[in-house]
Amino acid sequence: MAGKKSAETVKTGGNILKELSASVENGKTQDVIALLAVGLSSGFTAEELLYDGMIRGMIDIGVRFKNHEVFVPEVLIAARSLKKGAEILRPALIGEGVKPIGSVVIATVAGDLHDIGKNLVCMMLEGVGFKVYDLGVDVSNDAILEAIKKYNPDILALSALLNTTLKQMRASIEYIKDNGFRDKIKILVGGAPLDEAFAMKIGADAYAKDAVSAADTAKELLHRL
Ligand code: B1M
Repeated sequence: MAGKKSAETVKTGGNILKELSASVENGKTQDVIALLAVGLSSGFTAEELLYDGMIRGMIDIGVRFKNHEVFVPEVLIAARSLKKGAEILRPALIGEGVKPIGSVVIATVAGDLHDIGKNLVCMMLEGVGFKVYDLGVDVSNDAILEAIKKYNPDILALSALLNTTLKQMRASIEYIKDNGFRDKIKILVGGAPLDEAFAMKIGADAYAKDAVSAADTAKELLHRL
C-alpha cells in the first residue's frame, strides 16, 4: 500500500501493527485508541491499521474461539474494541463526501448476527461514493424486499458468516426473484464461508472476498445495470 512504513521505524519503540492486533484480541479498547493515534501520526494508512493490525487480532481470537480456548464473552469484548477502532478510522476510510455514484441496500441475512465485516463493507462502499442503506443484522426476506421497494437501490449487498446461514442467503435471493425485483437490481454477496462458485450457484451477480474488493466490485456492477 502507498506510504507504507515499516513498523520498526515507528518511534514508540514497539511494533504498532502487532500491538494493535494484540490489543484487539485482548479487548483493550483504550490501548487500541492510543495505538491508532500513534499509528496515524506515524504515517500508517487507515487500511494498514485496520487490516494488518486490528483485523489480524480478530482473526487470532477467532482461532482461539474455534479451539475452545476463549468463549463468546471474550470474542464480544474483542469485537467491541475492533468496532471502536473502526469508528475512529471511519473518517480516514470514507474521505470527503461527494455526489453519490449509486446506492446500495446492505444486510446480514436472517439468523446471522455477525456485523463487523458488513460494517467495514459499508464504510468502503461509502468511501468510493455510494449511498448506503444499512439494514443491520438478522434481516428477514420481507425487510430486504421492503427496503428495495423503498430505496430503489442499484445494488443489494448480502453478508453471511455462518455455514448455516448460507442457505438463507440463497433464500433471500429467491424471495426477491419470486417477488419480481430480481431484474431491477444487481446482487453482491460476501462473507468468510462463501466463494465465487457459491455466489454464482445461488444467483448473485458478484462475489467479493473482502471489504475493499466489495467496493471495487460494486463500482463494476454499476456498469452492468
Ligand atoms: Co461467530 N463465528 N458465532 N461470533 N465469529 C465465526 C464466524 C466462526 C468462523 C468462529 C469459529 O468457529 N472459528 C464460526 C462460524 C463457523 C461457520 O459456520 N463457518 C462462528 C460461530 C460458530 C458462531 C456462533 C454459532 C457461536 C455460538 O454461539 N456457539 C454464534 C452465532 C450467532 C449468530 O450469528 N446467530 C456466533 C456469535 C458470535 C459473536 C456474537 C460472539 C461475535 C459477532 C459479533 C458481531 O459481529 N457484532 C462473533 C465473532 C466476532 C466471530 C469471529 C471470531 C470474528 C468475525 C469477525 O468479525 N471477523 C469469527 C471467526 C473469524 O472470522 N475468524 C466467528 C472480522 C471481520 C472483519 O471479518 O466478518 O469475515 P469478516 O468480514 C470480512 C469478509 O468476510 C468480507 O469482508 C470483511 C472484511 O474484509 N465480507 C464481505 C463480509 N461480509 C461481506 C459482504 C460482502 C463482501 C465481503 O458483500 C456484500
